[in-house]
Amino acid sequence: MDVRAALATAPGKPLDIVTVQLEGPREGEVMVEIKATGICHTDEFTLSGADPEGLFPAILGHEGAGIVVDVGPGVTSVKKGDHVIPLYTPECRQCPSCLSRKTNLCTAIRATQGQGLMPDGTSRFSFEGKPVHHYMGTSTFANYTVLPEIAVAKIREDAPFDKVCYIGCGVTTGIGAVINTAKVEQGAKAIVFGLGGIGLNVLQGLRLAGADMIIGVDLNNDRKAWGERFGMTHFVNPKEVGKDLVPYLVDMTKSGADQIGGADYTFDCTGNVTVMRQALESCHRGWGQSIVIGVAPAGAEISTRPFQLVTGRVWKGTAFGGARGRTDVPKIVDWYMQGKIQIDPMITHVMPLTDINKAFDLMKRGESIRGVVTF
Ligand code: NAD
Ligand code: AHE
Ligand code: ZN
Repeated sequence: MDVRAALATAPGKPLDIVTVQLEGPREGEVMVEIKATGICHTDEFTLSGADPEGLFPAILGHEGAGIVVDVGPGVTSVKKGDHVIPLYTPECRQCPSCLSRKTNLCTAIRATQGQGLMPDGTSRFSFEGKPVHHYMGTSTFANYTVLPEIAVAKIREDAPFDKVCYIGCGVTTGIGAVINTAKVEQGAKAIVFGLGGIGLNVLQGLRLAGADMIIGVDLNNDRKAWGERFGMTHFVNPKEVGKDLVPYLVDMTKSGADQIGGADYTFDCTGNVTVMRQALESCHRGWGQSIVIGVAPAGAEISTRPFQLVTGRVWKGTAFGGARGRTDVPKIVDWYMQGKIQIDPMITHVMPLTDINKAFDLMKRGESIRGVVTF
């Protein structure tokens, strides 16, 4: 069938709005009509050419919501008409990783997903007779897409697509990093580096968890007001500190008889490896944990003095906030519908597919939190 899509043809080039062809779902697969999709910094990261797994041509997008319109043979967990959120981290509930209960990183289809293919090693998308790669197993920058059944979370039907699409990545990643990965406790002190579409959700996760001191760090002063809306108690712009950032942050967090300082938890939401080091070194000696959320470009590496780890700081990472998609995403949708978490104010721009390149420009200029395309 013909599908309207934003096609990524080459690194660094704007997306082309074209009609591509989509084959129907095969065994264990479902076709979803995408009603809305957010644009995450990771889409820009891949489009820029910085992603070692980046493939072209491809249909990007991994933050969608829509309706199942067709199912292939053997599909049992969803049916036509179900409302779903595509999952770039699937949950098969059968692979060693799912069964371990130690990780959300299901391995059932990761190899083919990274090659831009469906689990049978082929693509359902084509353009002018040539195959087009899938992206992160989701390809939500199209009004229809095909996914494995294990890569969709069924959600309630009264949830608005143009808001809950954000749960497909940003909301779950930010809140999940706090709750699932760091397991932040009440009264904690935390620092969040980068207050964009992910960082603001880390802030609201910290507020939910009952953290006391929540410091936000960003180069963009407009993010101060944004952070305050989601629970940030202090704002720091590294350009205005006038000395090294790490001792400045450690000073801010000093308390108690020993006056050692350092945060209980820090989160990198920038993808910048210098910031990742600052985030680790701003942690409290003995127990501080630093969670890497940001995705760094091909070839980038992190470093620190091993003494930072010897003295008890912990460096961790998280993908999709440690969430098990089919289990956790419907619950997060419920939290939104119950008013426990906010989404609406963070969706600053809504546009048709034809304007999707504007959403990338707004993000790069720091003018949007989340741009959403509705179909
Ligand atoms: P964004 O562009 O909306 O926000 C990034 C923020 O970081 C901006 O406010 C920017 O001003 C700030 N920033 C940039 N450099 C900085 C610096 N040196 N110091 C302080 N602040 C700085 O991006 P986003 O959508 O929030 O994504 C953030 C990162 O998280 C990206 O690297 C993205 O790829 C990654 N990500 C990871 C996961 C995961 O599962 N691990 C999921 C989603 C996004
Ligand atoms: N392909 C990149 C890494 C990209 C990456 O880390 N993706 C995150 C999700 S970012 C969502 O906005 C992720 O889920 N990683 C786990 C995985 O299995 O991909 C690279 O560096 O090769
Ligand atoms: Zn994302």
